[in-house]
Amino acid sequence: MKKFSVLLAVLMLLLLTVSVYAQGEVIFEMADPTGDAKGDGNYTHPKAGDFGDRVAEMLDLTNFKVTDLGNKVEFRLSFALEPNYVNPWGGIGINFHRIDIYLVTGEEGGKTETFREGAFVKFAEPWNKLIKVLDWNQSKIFTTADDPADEDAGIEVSNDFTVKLEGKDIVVTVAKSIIGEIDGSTKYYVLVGHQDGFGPDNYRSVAEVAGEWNGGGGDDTNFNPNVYDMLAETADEQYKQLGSWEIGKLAVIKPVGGKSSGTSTTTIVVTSAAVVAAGGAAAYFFMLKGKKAA
Ligand SMILES: [Ca+2]
Ligand SMILES: [Ca+2]
Ligand SMILES: [Ca+2]
Repeated sequence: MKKFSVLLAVLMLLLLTVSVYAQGEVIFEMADPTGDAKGDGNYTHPKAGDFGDRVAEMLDLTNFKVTDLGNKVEFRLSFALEPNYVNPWGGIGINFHRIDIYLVTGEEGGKTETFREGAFVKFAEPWNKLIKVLDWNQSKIFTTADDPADEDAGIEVSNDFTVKLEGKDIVVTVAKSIIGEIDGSTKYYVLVGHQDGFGPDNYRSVAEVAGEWNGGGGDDTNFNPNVYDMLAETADEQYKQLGSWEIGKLAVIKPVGGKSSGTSTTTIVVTSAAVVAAGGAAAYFFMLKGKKAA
């Protein structure tokens, strides 16, 4: 009877470990303040009726989570309101969102300029890989080795690179064969702008005064960022960074992450594995004992 209960306990722990693995290991997670989808604090949204009256919430990033799914990595971006709350032009339901996830892996050959001109920011630390997200399955993945002038550069959406809508989340899943291994040392720049198929790098421009099809509160030059929300600890930190431009000089923004924190799931897996190992040893011991007694 004792043998049986020990084996049962081992099996249950094994199941627990397997289910934790199935959910994936959270590599990085960070909340973003709500109500800050206004660039440097003063940006206003384009005025055309197509955008509805809650686009500031639709573009308001609230959380960013990176999960290791075994042979894939999931990037989950949550918003204050469903990204397809208003969605006049079909597509996959993210008509207004233009998102860039730049990864800082520390590899050789990183760049501090954006892949193509459009967001109009510069990076404090060089990036290595870019997940460019927009609607109509036009999302792509680039590395610094890609040629920005080549229209066909980058990896297109496929079974190994998907962009989907789940409630208030935009979920990007990429095979590790494409994106590589991502760990706690990876840093991120997450930029959210308005999408414009004809805009620079598909960003919608932010000018001094908002119009039907352009945002306001910026400048008529291409030196102010076309970024409305950015993953940062506080709204003020974002406003300060996105506001750090002047004519002739782009705003410089800082990455987040890279502290190897937020991996509590790892601890559970490791602990479970250790308990399973100990349980297995105990079960083996009991079985040996049983044999001797027989
Ligand atoms: Ca936000
Ligand atoms: Ca501008
Ligand atoms: Ca923000």
